[in-house]
Amino acid sequence: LQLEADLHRALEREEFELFFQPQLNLKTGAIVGVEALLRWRHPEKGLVGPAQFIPMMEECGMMPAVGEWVLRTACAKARGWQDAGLPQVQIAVNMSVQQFRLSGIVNVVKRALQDTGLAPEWLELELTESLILENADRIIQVMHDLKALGVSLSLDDFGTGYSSLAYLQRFPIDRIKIDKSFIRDVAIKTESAALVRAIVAMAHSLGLSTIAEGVENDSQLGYLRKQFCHEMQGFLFSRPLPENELLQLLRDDR
Ligand code: G
Ligand code: G
Ligand code: MN
Ligand code: NA
Repeated sequence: LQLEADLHRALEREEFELFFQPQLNLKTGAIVGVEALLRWRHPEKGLVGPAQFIPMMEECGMMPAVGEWVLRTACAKARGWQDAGLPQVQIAVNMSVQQFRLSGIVNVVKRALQDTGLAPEWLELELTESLILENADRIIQVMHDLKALGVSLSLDDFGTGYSSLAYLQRFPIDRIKIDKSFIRDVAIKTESAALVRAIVAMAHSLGLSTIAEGVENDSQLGYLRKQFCHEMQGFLFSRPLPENELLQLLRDDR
């Protein structure tokens, strides 16, 4: 398959790169984190987004290798920004289910931190609900082992899967990322508003931090502030950016 062959070559030729989307504290407005998002700088097609190639990488078993590249690169970047004296931000890395299921995943994370010198409190791993629905006991153990390294764990796209908030109590998760499908209508549909209000309230009562994804306008932001949601990420503040543009934002934020 052409795409598969191209993807293998892309890893060898270092055609993958990371973009970064800022995450803001809603009280202070400061940039407190960034999410690393994978891009493919294709020699002919230009910049390709993950929707075009992650499904194929999952299928051909490449995700663990590419995921490890993402993890190590993200940690190295974050450490480099700290060394350059920029305001410190946590870096969030998306973990695929395949990658998380690897028996050696805890060591992969541990080595990425050791080799790059990034202190674990600056790394967050984003997991998905599909992950916590399978083989719960083993997954919970792996999560505890990762927490023991000092990294934090978040649950991505929250609300799109089947897990209830109460169920989350069993998992050592630090925060939830409220899916953008709920945020989209939060200022115009009472149902979305009620859902987001309930998610934020229950998350906080369980001791979980909250971040809203896909915030695109001020009325959404206003609603989230009113509910005391902790953080936001979305086009209203910034799209995912190449490293040089992110660094400019961080410098201006200082
Ligand atoms: O950046 P964009 O909004 O196009 O990302 C689309 C999807 O691809 C998102 O759901 C995101 O979680 C996923 N994605 C982006 N980068 C990575 C990555 O490094 N690893 C995994 N597993 N998924 C990623
Ligand atoms: O991992 P996750 O599925 O959360 O990836 C984030 C995705 O959401 C990326 O593809 C990113 O480009 C996209 N995204 C980030 N902010 C916004 C936004 O404000 N609106 C929309 N529609 N998409 C966004
Ligand atoms: Mn994500
Ligand atoms: Na998401």
